[in-house]
Amino acid sequence: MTTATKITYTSTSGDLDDFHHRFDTALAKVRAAAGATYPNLIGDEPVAGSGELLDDRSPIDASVVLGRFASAGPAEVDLAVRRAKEAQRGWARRSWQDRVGILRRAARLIRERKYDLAALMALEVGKSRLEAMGDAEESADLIDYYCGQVEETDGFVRAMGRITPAERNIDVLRPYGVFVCIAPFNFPLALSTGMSSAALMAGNAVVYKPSEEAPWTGLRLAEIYRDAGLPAGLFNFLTGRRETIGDALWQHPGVDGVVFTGSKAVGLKIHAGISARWIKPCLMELGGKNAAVVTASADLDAAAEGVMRSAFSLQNQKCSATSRVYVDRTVARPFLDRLVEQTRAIRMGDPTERDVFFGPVINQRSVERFEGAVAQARREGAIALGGERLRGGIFDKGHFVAPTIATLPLASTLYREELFVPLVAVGEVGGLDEAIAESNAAEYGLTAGIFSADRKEVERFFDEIEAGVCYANKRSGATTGAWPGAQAFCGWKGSGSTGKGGCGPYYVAQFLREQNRTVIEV
Ligand code: UN1
Repeated sequence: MTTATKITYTSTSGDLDDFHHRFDTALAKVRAAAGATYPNLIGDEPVAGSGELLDDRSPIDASVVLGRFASAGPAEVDLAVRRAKEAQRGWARRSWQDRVGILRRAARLIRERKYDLAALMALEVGKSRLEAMGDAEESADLIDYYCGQVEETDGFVRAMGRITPAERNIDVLRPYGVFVCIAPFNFPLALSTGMSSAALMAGNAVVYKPSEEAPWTGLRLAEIYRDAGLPAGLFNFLTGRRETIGDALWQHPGVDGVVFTGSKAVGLKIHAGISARWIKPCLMELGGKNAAVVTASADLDAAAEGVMRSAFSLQNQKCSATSRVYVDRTVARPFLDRLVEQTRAIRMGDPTERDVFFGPVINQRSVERFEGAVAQARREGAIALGGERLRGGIFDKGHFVAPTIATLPLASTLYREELFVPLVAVGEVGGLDEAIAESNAAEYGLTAGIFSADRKEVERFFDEIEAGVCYANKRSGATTGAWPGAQAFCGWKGSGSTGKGGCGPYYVAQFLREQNRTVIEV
């Protein structure tokens, strides 16, 4: 395999010598650049923050400071919103072809820089090499896919019917203005790029806040847009503590909409709070508690591998991760044995190293959440594998916990609450009906998977499951691995806000509002 092969989240390690060689070179470059101090970027001008600098530490080794980032406060938020507003007017007047041209250049730059970006993400958030490269590749594909949506619709302009012969009617979609874009740590490039590029392509300006855990990757995105020729002021980069600027960002009266990926609790707060004067668009992807269902007819090897991959890639810190399994009682024992066996074989360690699959969780709070969930699992059921913090060598430097499988009674709250730590709950059910009912009992509805050899069962699952991203028999990841243009990523219920997802065909239009134009010919 050469680097011409595109790495996605479903790639498995094979003959990737050239990939690893380039990755090593990039990693050394990123390591050598660590430790610098970075300002905010507002209208392309460096702006110091008002608070104490934020240390960007690697979860692999918490003593490593990758960079120190300015801490923005309300004054910087205000400046960024004003700059964005000024810049947006000119941007909206440019042709959509101009905007698409600049954004396609950004996609090309991401591909050119993908090794540096992947190496940085591996260090900054603890991704394995393949996961990190998947994130970089997805980012470039997201931009291209969204550009296609503008091209196919001729910039979202369409002729309408007439009710009198004298009139000419046109429907156009027009930008809202300034979008605040708040990104999470887990896909620090892909989610930041997906949300912001769609907003920009639609003619909006963006005030962007990366996760506190991944500001350096966020800065790289700002540089990519700048180098692609995006005019100053359209993408403003603000780093800061959630407590200081999280609310100030979306509460600013100059903000016209929010695009957010993160927790349901924060999403609900923004959604409830932002529409004080009128209802503003709120595009949100809010996590999941994704179930995999294993029926009596399932290929149990495929099911175990699919669950293992989706439960433990990126240490379960994906909104799409499988965090609960409902297995038919008649096959529960052999399924569990295979899942334990597959999980035992996982290579754990420093994820920047070749062929390591499983790295650290993002921070100490995640370790504590893991420990709390394990204690609850021990009280309510049993731990079939894992359950402890990893110790010794590299593990003592970062936030490492073991991939954990718990068998639990169906009433446990561990089947309902999103944890974002590597613990998968396995429960026995009497058949497909019970599996679907249990799956749907959670407030979330993002992804779901089934393993079954029976086509009728699969159809019934698709028809009845309350989730936006559904898979059947996906061995490379029971519930994970969505890709732009292949799997729309739409959260139902508590997992989203608009009923249309990123990676899907209706995404860009959501950053636009409709204007109808009727002209009476004189
Ligand atoms: C997320 O975890 O927030 O389908 C979204 C997948 C990834 C998910 C990204 N594209 O597994």
